[in-house]
Amino acid sequence: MKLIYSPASPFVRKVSVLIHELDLSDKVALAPVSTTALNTSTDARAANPLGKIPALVLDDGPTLIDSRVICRYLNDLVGAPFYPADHLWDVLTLEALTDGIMEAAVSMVYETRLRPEALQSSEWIEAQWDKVSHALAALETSGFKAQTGPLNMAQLALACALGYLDFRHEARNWRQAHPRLSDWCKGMESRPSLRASTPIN
Ligand SMILES: N[C@@H](CCC(=O)N[C@@H](CS)C(=O)NCC(=O)O)C(=O)O
Repeated sequence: MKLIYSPASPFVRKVSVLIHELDLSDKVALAPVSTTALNTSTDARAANPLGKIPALVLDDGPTLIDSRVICRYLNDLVGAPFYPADHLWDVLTLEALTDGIMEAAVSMVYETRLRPEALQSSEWIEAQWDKVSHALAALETSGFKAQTGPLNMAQLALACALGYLDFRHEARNWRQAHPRLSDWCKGMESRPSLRASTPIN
């Protein structure tokens, strides 16, 4: 298998963390790309018409796109327990929430990095952060079942989303107002899979 990836992407990190957790590193070749919405890599476009990463090119099948699809595929490939049948909807809901945090946080970065300064909208950036803030507040008050219990994909994804906030939005200091979530995140960050995939530019 070949993973089209960039080490800065939180969506890619979900997949990298799962590959590590499942001990699949030997079976997945890494193909780095540099891609943005305004400058799409040809390799990313060849793998995914949307030009987005991650994409997983299978040896004997179609190319899989979208971190949620890829993670579920890898989990099922080895019969792992990270999408447990008895808590599937809780896990998928929390994973969807964490992907939403990533989407809002990534689009804030695109707004400031990709758009000419005169066209940037601080109101729009704050609206994106507002989504993140509401999600963090809900997580801090333990509103999501899948956050606790045996390790699942949503917990890994949440650690990746929070790590991205540290990486790209450090000045927002999300940890200060969310001490319980911050402690939870610190516990996750000690996992070798997360330590091995700390985002870099
Ligand atoms: N829903 C997708 C989102 C993937 C995504 O937005 N990836 C970003 C990198 S963080 C990307 O490829 N951006 C390039 C673009 O928007 O064209 C997933 O979960 O994989």
